[in-house]
Amino acid sequence: MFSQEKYLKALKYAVKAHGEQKTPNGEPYITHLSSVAMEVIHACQEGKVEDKKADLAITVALLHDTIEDTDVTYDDLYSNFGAEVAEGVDALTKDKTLPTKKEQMEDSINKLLTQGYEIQMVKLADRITNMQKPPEHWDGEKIFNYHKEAKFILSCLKNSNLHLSKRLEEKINNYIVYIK
Ligand SMILES: [Mn+2]
Repeated sequence: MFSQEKYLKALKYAVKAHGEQKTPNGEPYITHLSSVAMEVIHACQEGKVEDKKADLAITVALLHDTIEDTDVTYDDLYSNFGAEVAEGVDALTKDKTLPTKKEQMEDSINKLLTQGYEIQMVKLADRITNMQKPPEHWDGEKIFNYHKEAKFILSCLKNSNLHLSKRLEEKINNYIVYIK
């Protein structure tokens, strides 16, 4: 059984950190975070992930965008949630000092490959959640690159969880309809 206490601690922390931030569809940001957490929870059950690792994966899912998109730092996460959570979220964070999106993604994947499967899973869950109808303002090139990037993420992290790999593969196949 997962820890409700840990779930609520991470949920409340993430809600506070993201504040008024919205998803690209204009919904409160927690909509994205709780959707990623839902994918992770289901995958932990399907994959029979042990409770301690599942709690870590779920906590990291709820906090995965804090360093990248809010004022929260690695040190803040370290002092509130410990080293494993801080390291996990850091691995899921793009290094914006790198010049291109491609390099930022590759750097994050390399960091993720040094982490346990329970952390790598969160990246698959994040992309599953994001593989929806592209926003109106995206051009054909951006949509093509997003699809290509999703295939790259799957190829690198597919061993982390069979259920999520299948889910993402389906999403990637369905996304083809948006490529012009
Ligand atoms: Mn995300």
